[in-house]
This record gives sequence, C-alpha cells and structure tokens, in this order.
Amino acid sequence: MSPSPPIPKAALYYYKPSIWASVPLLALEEKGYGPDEVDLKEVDLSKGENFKPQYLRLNPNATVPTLVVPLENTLSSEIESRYKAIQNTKAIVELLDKSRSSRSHTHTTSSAPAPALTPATIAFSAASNKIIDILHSDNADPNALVYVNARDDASLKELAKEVLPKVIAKRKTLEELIEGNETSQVPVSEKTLKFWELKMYAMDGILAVFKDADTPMDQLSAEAKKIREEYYNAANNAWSTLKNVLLQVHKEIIGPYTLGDQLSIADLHLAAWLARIAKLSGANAAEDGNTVTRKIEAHIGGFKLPKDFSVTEARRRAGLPTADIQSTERQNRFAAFWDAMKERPSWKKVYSDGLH
Ligand SMILES: N[C@@H](CCC(=O)N[C@@H](CS)C(=O)NCC(=O)O)C(=O)O
Repeated sequence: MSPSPPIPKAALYYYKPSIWASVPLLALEEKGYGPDEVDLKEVDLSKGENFKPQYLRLNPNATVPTLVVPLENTLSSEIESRYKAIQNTKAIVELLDKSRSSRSHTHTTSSAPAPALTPATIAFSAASNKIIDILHSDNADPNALVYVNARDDASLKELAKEVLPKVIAKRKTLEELIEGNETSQVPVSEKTLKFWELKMYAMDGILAVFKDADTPMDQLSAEAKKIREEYYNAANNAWSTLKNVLLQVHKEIIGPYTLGDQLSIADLHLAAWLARIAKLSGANAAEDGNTVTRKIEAHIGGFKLPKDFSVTEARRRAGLPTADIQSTERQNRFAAFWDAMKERPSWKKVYSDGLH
C-alpha cells in the first residue's frame, strides 16, 4: 500500500506587531493547534511587503491576517484552485474555531483540548457579534488611532520617531512597485495600479503631518500650520469618539470575559484591541487591569469608566485567587477582563515582546 499523501496544511499570514493578526494567533493557542497544523508566514507590514503582487493575489486588500486553507473534495487538478484565502479576522477565527474540535480526526498532531469558542446560544452569539462589529468599526479603528496619537507638539515629535521610518519605507516599496511595473513585461492590472497609487497618496498625507514634527507650531509656515491644526482636530475627535466605543463595549461585557466565565471568540478580538488601546495610552503588559484602565482614562482625558463589577466576583469567575481582595471592592469591566486575559498562556505568548 502506498503511503497516504500528507494532509494539506493551512497557512496564516501574519505580522507580529499587527493588532488584527494577533486575534488568530490567540485563537491558535486557545484551540491547541500544534505548530505542524498551521504554517505561520510573516508579512512585514513596516516594509510594505503586503503590497507586493504575490500577496495581493491572496488578499487584494493588502491586509493581515490572511488564512489560506486547503479545500477538501475538490474535483480540480489545479493546485491553486484547491486553496481558498480568507481575508478577514472574524471569518478566520470562526474557521479556526470550527476546524479543530476535540473529536477532529484530521488534526491529530496536538493533544491539547480544543474548547469551542463560538457562543452556543442565539443570544450569546448576537452579543458576541455586536462586540466584534463595534471593535471593527471605523470609530474604533485601532490602526488609525496610532497615527492620531498626538495632541500637542511634544507628543507629535515623539510619535514621528516611530511613524516616519515606517511610512517612508512603505512609500519606497510602493514607489518601486509602480516604477517597476512601468518596465515590466507582465504589468499588473489597472486595479492594482490604482490601489498602489491610492496607498501612496495616503502615505503622502501622513508624511505632510509628520515630516516637520520637530518644528513647534508657532514656527511653521501658514500652510504647514493649517495641516497641523487639522491633524490635532482629527486626533481630538478620534480620542473623544473612543469614549463612546469604550462605553458601548463595556455595557456588553458580562464579566470577566465578554460572555461571563467562559472565553469566547469576542474575547480574542477584545484582548487584541484593548492591548493596542492600552499601549497607545502608555500602559505596559506587566500592569494590572486597574492601572491599565486608569492610564486609558487619563490618556483620553476627563473620562471615567463605570466601576460596576465586583472584584471578588470577577476573580472567582476567572479562577484567580480572591483571598487578598476586600469583598466590597469594585472595578470597571475592562480591568477585570484584562486581569483574567493576561493570565492566559495564549496572551502571554502573543504579548511576550510587550503590547502592540
Ligand atoms: N478588516 C480587516 C482589517 C485588517 C487590517 O486592517 N490589518 C492591518 C494590520 S492590523 C493591515 O494589514 N494593514 C495594512 C498596512 O498596514 O499596510 C480584518 O478584520 O482582517
């Protein structure tokens, strides 16, 4: 008998500092996927690797994560048509959850248990979808917040040190792709070219703000001053809008996890999102939930989350020790969530290099 062909493997395209790619990375750990079940392929966003035609064929939006999965029972002999690329975080995590169960016969390489992360009831499923949709809405966009994380000249100068090298590198890649295409024997489609040009335009908009970040406002030309003022307006609006996002999500959390004491897929989205907001607010991975949320409140300014959750209850439900806690102590639900989440091996692994 000839040996059976190897089971085709899925591949997850990710970038470690990316917020949304962290969600499937958390899911892989929580589900107990073995390293030989999914190939991890890094796409360096800071160098614009995601704009290259090879990657655009997998994901025309040029974003991570992308999960490429083999399709079973295909009639086609074409290798390419036997794979399907899934291009958004929510669908990827749902698939990772469903594809590995404790009874799965095709994924036997890891003996770790594979708890179901998808909510089991219609009501929980609706709550989970609501939270995920809020976190992925434009008002909550954690990537946009990176660029508007300065509301005065001193913080703009600091932020420029981080943003400028990346934007310049991405712009260079786009420029090379566009120029290379002009002389290429196999030029890309009009659509791809337009996409690159639009991305270049976006990079130029960011550069216009950050290129003279070292110059104080009162020494700028009239035009540069106008750009800076518009930027501060946009930044103030973004952080002010975030208050509503936080309150909306807070209202949905049962505690300590979004749906109570069981981890679910909404928690993976929330963990990555909150880690980014915490980082932008100056918090770090070692800090506890109360400290982190105090920093978020202070960073937003004039904002307090409701302290409507019992600390003892939160810790008891998360399986954490409660002996040192005063039974009347209350905290906000993000703080309780943070404390529960940060104890998990998945979180420790994904945030081993600090928050991102
Ligand atoms: N809707 C997409 C959004 C993914 C996304 O925005 N990913 C970011 C990284 S977290 C990205 O790839 N950005 C492209 C870039 O930085 O050029 C999803 O849910 O997967």
